[in-house]
Amino acid sequence: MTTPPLHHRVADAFTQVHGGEPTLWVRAPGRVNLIGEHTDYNAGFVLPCAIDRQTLVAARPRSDGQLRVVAADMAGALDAFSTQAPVPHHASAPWANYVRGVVAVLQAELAARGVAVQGADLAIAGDVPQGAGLSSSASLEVAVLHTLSTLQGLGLARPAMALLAQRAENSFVGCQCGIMDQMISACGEPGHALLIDCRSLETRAVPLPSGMAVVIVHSRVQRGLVDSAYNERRRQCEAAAAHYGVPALRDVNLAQLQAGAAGLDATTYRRARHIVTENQRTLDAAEALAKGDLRRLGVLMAASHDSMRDDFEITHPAVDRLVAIAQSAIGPEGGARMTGGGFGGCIVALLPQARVPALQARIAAEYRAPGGEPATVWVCEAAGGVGAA
Ligand code: GAF
Repeated sequence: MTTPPLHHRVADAFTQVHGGEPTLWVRAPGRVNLIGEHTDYNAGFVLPCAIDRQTLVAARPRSDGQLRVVAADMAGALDAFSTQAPVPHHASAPWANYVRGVVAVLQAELAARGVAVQGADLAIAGDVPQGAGLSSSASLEVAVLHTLSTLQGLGLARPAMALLAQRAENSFVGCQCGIMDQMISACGEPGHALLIDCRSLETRAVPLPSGMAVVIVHSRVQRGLVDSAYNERRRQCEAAAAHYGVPALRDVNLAQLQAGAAGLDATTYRRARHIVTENQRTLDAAEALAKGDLRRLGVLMAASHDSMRDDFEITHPAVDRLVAIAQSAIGPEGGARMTGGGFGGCIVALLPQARVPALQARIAAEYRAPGGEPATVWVCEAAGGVGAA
């Protein structure tokens, strides 16, 4: 049986569960990060683009303060709770806690203004691959936040929505992520990557050169130990920043890193070196992309991958093989690297569209995951951030 198109799944679920028609449609995209990995929680720079895979929400306001949500992708699972009382965690449905977390942070935000969160009927589905590191959860949070904000006429600015969505993830869901995923889902621009300063939240849209393809390849290595290893990297970065006497590793350059290395253990030093060099590579990559200098971009993406493999130690041997195959298939005009939190998951490749078939053929012929599975390839377009659908 084939899955009906996204819009139909959401519309059907809405009508079956809530009856009648929605009054608002909202979409929020997933993302792929071109370069700048683990730099966001070090107050540094990232260069992601939003992708044409999204979470879609159909909504209608309610006057009784109830939020009733149907998840069309979860066999029509239903969640219902009051928006006017403290929001408890859902004991058994992880998806529901992203929605509940958004309501909880919105309650706290609006309490300062003496305003309550209004109720709504929602139907939700998405086509961002789940568990692949492409930010399906950030897109869900941002989509729900924008929906509630729009229904209630709150007029939240995009970076403010990103911060609230991150707070939902940090304080309610319990994942200590940085701000990148929520920022790009909120602020992405069609046809562009976004250079984000994760300290100031200033952004600069960098056009992708015409004729370039953004290709995401899933290694089919499931991301293991993501939370514990991610949090360990965070702690190591914080320890290194404390050693250098700065608020975040963003505030250290390579010369300072080298000059102050005494007293820092070798592992923490390498973690810090990844962040310091990755911040510079990200700024350089934004320049290279803006100039259409695909050779330079390819060199920087390769250096980023090597640094993630050797200094930050977040790649996987199968992902390293996949990146090597992609780099050799792409040639000098463009590049490839692991993307996202790491420990499995996806690689990203930027290359001339004309070379995509050759890349796909090489991956199909030469790559298998440790379990024997072939890679999954998605050819994507850089999409816009959250908005009306
Ligand atoms: C995950 C996190 F959610 C992001 O905040 C970021 O740290 C990323 O890993 C690594 O760059 O996607």
